[in-house]
Amino acid sequence: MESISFPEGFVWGAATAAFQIEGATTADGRTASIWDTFCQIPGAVVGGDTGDPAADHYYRVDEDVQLMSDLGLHAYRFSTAWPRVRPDAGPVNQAGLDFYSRLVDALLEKNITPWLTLYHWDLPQTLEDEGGWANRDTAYRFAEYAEAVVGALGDRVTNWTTLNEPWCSSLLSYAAGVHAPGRQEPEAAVAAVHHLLLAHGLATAAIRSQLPEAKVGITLNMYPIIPADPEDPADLDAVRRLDGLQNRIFLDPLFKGEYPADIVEDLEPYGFSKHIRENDLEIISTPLDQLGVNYYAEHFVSSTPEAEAPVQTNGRRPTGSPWVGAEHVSFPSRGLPRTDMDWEVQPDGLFKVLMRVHQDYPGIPLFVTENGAAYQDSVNEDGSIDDTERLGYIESHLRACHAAIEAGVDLRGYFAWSLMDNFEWAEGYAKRFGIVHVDYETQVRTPKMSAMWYSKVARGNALAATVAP
Ligand code: IFM
Repeated sequence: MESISFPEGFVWGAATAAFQIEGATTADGRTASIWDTFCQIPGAVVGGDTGDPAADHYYRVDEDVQLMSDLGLHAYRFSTAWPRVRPDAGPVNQAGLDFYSRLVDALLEKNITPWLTLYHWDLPQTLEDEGGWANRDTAYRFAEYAEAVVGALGDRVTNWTTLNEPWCSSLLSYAAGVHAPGRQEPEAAVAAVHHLLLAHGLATAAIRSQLPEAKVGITLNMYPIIPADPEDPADLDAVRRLDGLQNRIFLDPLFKGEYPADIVEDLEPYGFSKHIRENDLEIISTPLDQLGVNYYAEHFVSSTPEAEAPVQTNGRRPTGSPWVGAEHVSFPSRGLPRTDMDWEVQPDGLFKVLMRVHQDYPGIPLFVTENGAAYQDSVNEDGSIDDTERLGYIESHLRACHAAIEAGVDLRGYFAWSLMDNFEWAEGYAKRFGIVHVDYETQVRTPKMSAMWYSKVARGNALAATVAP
């Protein structure tokens, strides 16, 4: 493979999220989020893992920022925790804001650009008790929370992301019940889709009213949807439905000011359109400065349901499907290599999603705000970790980014997921995505081989030539 250089000013970063790394879930006035509650449900999270102490980042901010600086990162994407900033969704908690203020100062001192996400899934439990994202009121509470964070950090933070992956916080959380709050109610899930988008629009306005020069965006997890049989009309319809639920239901209202008509029709039995009020789409489609793309894999889909396999729950609670109205769709194997998450490795899919946004929703600058892979790392006797698979995964996806740039995509940066090993939601701590290893017994951080390599890439703004094995 030949060496390649990225455009001048390309942003090289790494990403994390509050609940996945902070720990300290009851410190300094923080109250429970839906994830704290969810972790208590037997079988909800592998191993009964919880968000405490996670990677203990709350107490190790300085060490972690030093680590980023040693790696030569340009930017750090993190999220603020709503239940720290407005515990119980009530009055502002200065101690919570102070934590993020210290983090931002430490980053700026090391010339690392803070890249702040307001919502990475930790809804205050109190709001869930009032209906959560199925309740329209939550969108207005989110705008108030955004206002508080902008008020405290807007003098130092320019890049703002409202939501991370609203697909997960709606369909995966309220229909499939795989994520907190663990509800399996398709009607609530489709309401959550709309209310999250409304929350995004209201928060965008709240950010801009205090900070007109802010760069505001949203992050979506996008997937190319590939039919198992491109000649089979039923498979093509499965593709249409899944593309609608995964990609278009978010992209169209954000960038075209309307929901895709076919999906509105598919979701009518679940009462989707009754949640859409006058002016909502205008609020949702407020022009953005940038779009975050999270990419991990493609969805290879068949319209034929999988044969009933004997149920082996291994102690996991039963969960449903996020594909409201298309629950019959299955995901057959096509023999591609897979990561420890059992996700296909398909770098070309990243090229496809970037090209798709470029062509169908033109004019919006893009950042890959997450990309990376979980693999089982083993620590060598000397403490080093040769995570060649992760390194290869990231390298192949960076080559896909470069190909997209060459094809005319306005891609301006890449954030590796994740800076460090962390709480991988329903999978607990067993799945490791970090380029930095965390020993959960001692909380010692060790950069893996991928981190050292990524550091060179960031410093050189280029990928060196590689010799194919
Ligand atoms: O860990 C998550 C992250 O919080 C959101 N995007 C996908 C990652 C891997 O599952």
